[in-house]
Amino acid sequence: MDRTELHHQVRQVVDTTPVWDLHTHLYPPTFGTPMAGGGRHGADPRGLMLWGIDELLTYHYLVAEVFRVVPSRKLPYDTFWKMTKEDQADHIWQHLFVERSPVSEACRGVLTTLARLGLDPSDKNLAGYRRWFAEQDPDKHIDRVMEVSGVSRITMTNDVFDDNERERWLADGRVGSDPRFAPVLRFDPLVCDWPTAAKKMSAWGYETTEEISPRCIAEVQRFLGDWINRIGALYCAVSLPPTFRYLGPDDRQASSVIFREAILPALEERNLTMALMIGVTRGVNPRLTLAGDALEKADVMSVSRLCADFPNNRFLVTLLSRENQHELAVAARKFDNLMLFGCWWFLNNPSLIEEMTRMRMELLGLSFAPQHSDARVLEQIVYKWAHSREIIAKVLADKYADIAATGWPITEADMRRDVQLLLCDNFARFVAGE
Ligand code: HDL
Ligand code: ZN
Repeated sequence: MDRTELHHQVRQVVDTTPVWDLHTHLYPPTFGTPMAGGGRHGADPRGLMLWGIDELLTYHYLVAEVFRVVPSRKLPYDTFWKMTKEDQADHIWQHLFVERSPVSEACRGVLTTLARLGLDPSDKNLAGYRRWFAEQDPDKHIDRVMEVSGVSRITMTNDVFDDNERERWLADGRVGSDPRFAPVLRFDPLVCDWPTAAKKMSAWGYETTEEISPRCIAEVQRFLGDWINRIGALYCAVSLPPTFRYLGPDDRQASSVIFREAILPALEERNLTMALMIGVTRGVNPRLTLAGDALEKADVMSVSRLCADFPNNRFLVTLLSRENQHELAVAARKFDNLMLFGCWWFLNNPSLIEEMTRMRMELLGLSFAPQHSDARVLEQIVYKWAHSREIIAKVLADKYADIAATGWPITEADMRRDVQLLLCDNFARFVAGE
């Protein structure tokens, strides 16, 4: 089989293998949706299920980009934030799509999504797109979008310290029972802002105090157990700053004590995986709100120490800095309880996805999870997976070509087996503890 044929066949296999999207911020309509669409769900302004063209255009990636071309000295941040969602979308459409070519990955993504949903980007007709989305029933639209994206399951991010999210679970424990969505318990403040977390848990009826006593540890474990059970968590997750350090068994930092004495024993007891997402420096420009976060290099040795000190725990890890990626891949070679995943956030761009996937495949073979979408708006899984599949297929085909050149045979069955590992089974088996 010549190289072109090989690339074509690998691309076909990658494009048709369903993916379990292992980290997103997506929700089913049971969590409420600000745009009712044609369905039975009324509009809920604080709804968590974001979908439709105006949410796509006001994705915080595009907010950051539009302030680069219409700076806050011309359009003050507060003025922008006071605009309606539609007016914000009109502003972004005008300045990032109409008045200049939409070549950034986030802009291109909107076009890929429109095209693959059967709309015509060359129309450039925002009103027409709005009419189409408004006719969709959110529930049926989820099925359609998952089918177009080739996504078999969507993993959520359920932030127990977010009042809007927590109150919805307390109001109806079945809110997360949609089989298309897998719940994940997210609890950043527990590790990143212990005093605040202790106060909040105390107000929720747990005997937690800023002073970390054995009783307090037991109560944190009770809190985790209550919420893991309430939502049916597939795994637990935290996002950590670049300053995060785990220095070993004698480390008395609150974050390390809470990890060592509360979180990791609770997860080990329940055979649950801990996802660590490290490197975000929150709010470097707070006036951009969600779009105001940046990144710095993280300490990979802290990840290695956690993997070494807690051999019965499993760690699903992604780092935000490009400069950390080689160290993380080498750490994954040292610890079989470390599964690295995704090209996270500012790394989710074609040039970096290719660089990272090549390096990971050369160091780890097929024993990693190459991508997650991190989608916040439902239809983003269309473009995030379309763009990543193309790159994953290209890299894999090159690696097959390299071994085929030695005389090693590659069959379509081999390809399907390998791609199933990359897009689903590596993650599914790791979180199951297989
Ligand atoms: O903390 C996270 O899970 C990050 O993915 C943030 O949600 C970030 O705002 C994001 O959406 N990245 O894509
Ligand atoms: Zn995320």
